[in-house]
Amino acid sequence: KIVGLWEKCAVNENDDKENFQRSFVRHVTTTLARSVYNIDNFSAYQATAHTVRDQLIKRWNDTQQSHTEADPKRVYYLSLEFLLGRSLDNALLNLGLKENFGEGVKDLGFRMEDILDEEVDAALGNGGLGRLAACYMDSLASLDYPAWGYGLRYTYGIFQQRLKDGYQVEFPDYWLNFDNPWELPRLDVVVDIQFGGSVNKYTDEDGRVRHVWEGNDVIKAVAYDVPIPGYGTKNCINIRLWSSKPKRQFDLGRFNEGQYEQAVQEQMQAENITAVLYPNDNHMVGKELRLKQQYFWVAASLHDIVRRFKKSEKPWSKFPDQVAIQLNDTHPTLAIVELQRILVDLEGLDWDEAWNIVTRTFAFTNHTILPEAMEKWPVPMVAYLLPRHMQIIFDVNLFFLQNVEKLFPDDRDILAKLSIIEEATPQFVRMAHLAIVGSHQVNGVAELHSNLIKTTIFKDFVKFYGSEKFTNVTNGITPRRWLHQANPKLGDLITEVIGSKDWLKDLSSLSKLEKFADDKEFKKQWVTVKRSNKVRLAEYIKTHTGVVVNPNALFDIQVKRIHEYKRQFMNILSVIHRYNSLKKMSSEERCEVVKRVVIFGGKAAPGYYIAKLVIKLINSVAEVVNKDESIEDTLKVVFIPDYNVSVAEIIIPASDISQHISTAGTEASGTSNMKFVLNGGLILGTVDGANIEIHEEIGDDNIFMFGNLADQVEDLRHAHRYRNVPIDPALQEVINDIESGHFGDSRIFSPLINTLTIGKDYYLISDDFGSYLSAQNLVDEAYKNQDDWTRKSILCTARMGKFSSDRAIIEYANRIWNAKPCSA
Ligand code: 26V
Repeated sequence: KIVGLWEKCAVNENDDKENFQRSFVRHVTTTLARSVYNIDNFSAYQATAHTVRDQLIKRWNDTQQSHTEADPKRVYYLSLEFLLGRSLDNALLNLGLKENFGEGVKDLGFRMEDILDEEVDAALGNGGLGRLAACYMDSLASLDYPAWGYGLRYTYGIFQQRLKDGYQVEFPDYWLNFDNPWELPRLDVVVDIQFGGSVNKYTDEDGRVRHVWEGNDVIKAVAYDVPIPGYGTKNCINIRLWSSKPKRQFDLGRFNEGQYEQAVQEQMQAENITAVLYPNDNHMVGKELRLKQQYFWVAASLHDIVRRFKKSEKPWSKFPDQVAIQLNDTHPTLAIVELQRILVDLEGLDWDEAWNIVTRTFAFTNHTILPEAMEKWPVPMVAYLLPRHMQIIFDVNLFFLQNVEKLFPDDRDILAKLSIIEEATPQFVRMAHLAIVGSHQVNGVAELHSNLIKTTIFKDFVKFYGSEKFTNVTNGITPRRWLHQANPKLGDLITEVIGSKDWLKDLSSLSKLEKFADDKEFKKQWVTVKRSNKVRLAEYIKTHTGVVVNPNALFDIQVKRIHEYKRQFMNILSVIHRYNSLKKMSSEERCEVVKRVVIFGGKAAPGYYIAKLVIKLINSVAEVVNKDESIEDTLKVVFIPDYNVSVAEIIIPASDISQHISTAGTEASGTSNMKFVLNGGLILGTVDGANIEIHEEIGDDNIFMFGNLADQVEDLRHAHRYRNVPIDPALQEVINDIESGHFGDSRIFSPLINTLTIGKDYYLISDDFGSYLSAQNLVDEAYKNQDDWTRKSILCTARMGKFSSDRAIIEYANRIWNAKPCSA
């Protein structure tokens, strides 16, 4: 009877206008307990969201039920970050409900745009790595893979950035302040996680030595599920986020003794674990709480994965045929050790049998080669928090090094280089080494990056394992969010001209646009769309910074985390150079120049002093330039505060040029470069990361590349260190200008200037400055020919098929996971 009722209710999907409206009103009056006479935009958002949520839950249930029945090989994506952004618009589009619901709310006196704007971002990530995880979940769902993500439900996501006197100030991101309709609390799915304590040995009835870890601190992990709907499929996958809760509410003993603060201390410490996302991007800080987060998350997730496997009653040897676990960077590396512990200590498998299962299960993605980002944990800290894991790591290392020694009997050096343990005082566990040894495949995220890891940081592993263990999967982005949702007008235009929506599921069909690159009528429409996106951004800039910008100017955008290797500093230095050139011109000469709006956005890690000074310099330059009437509106400089996923959705469709100008060899891939080009923006970039593959796809005529190559970097740095390399003269002029106090008290900026002079210019700004300025001039020249620019813009979009995250996920599934789609 129940099943019958359920099926009836599943059929009654509220996908027409009236059904939607009934559900909307029901949620206002019951879920929100509000009066129908008093519905503001936020309540309208909540009621709409809850209506969508009802549908998501149905799909989620059907999908999970069908996966349970089919029992296919499952894919688990372990990521400490999922930078999802907003969900309502995405769910409406993926479920195909946008039109009906849009009409529905309009009819009730609301505007869909206003409703969508009420949602706060789920910002559980720093930048590229976290957003990549979100794009991959969208593709996994859309391609019907039986996959789950596992992460942490941080109470506070990435901080909110505000500007005060041109400086970044951070505010907490309490995103759960109001209810979160996009999560399903599973208060019954609870895992006990232990820390500390000691390891006891005993001999079992077969005469084998067994280990028992008895922790002295137990914390509960509670599951919250986030449904991820696919596009054009009924499948809906899951991200399970863990939240930490105390094992007991308070210490009754202490409470009864009148020690009230101590009585709740334990509870507070437990809740600390998932309180906050670490706001560092590409920089390792060895905080104990971060290590606790990692183990807490990994242990809860593996418990869940193992429990699900055991339900099928298959033998352990089948585990790698049923389970693929992808490690998003080294953050979840302890999962390798945890699975070995489960198999050996709890399930009683032999060490070798267990290790064979472990290494066939895991694969590892590396996302950076910056030395300061490599995770390593002090052995004493690991030993204290996770005594049994530390023993297992030492054993894994011992057996691994024995094999290394067999292959290289006379090479002491290679043992030290490959060891999972760094021999320092104290010793450290090198997480990347552990991840490589415990995985069957290691991949980089763009061709250049994957080659670099084989020749630099992991080159000794290639000697030992051979190069087949190392592979490339070039990153991708989801066209659903980054074109369909962020740029609906362009999406509609594309659909109209190529006559179908196929591109949403097969991005390579964008190539059908090529033949319209010279079509006059089409070009006009293309320009109209770009222009309206620029107007939308100009309005946003006016509201959020007070600066008025001209939508006819060239919009030149650099938005990404602020980091020295990404060289926002070089960009603002070139802006100063441009400003000085404009000031030297006669007003007739100025009439000829291409007007530019240079737009920056991005957060600096709160402890990253130099990056924060870059933000200050940008704002100081903006202040001088924007109020200088003598240059008319040939140049404006804007720093958009609090760059995040939803702000990106407004910025990216509005670019003429975007800048991706990292020192060659430092940006593993970059993914915003793909988003900009997909939206018909051109790139000004270095020969780095995925820029190289974008260049290959779109051709020489449609991209502006400059600068030294990755294989020159080492020599250039060497020269800076040991020889007196003169600073580029144009750069020197700019430095002098800053030092003259033109942009405020120059003493503020001396630590920044010092990175170029006494800091030996580690990121080679001086070396690239000349070719950067030349490339900038080529951009100006090209922009003067608007007709040709439009052609370039169309060809850019047309040739971006490769960079869909669908392509990337299919590569992972076929080459790494050996997983097949399974539709409900
Ligand atoms: C590392 C650490 C170190 C410990 C503290 C917190 C923390 C947080 C994140 C990271 C990961 C840094 C690596 C990273 O984000 N890489 C970026 O990955 C993108 C997706 O593959 C890629 O497009 C970017 O080029 C790359 O910088």
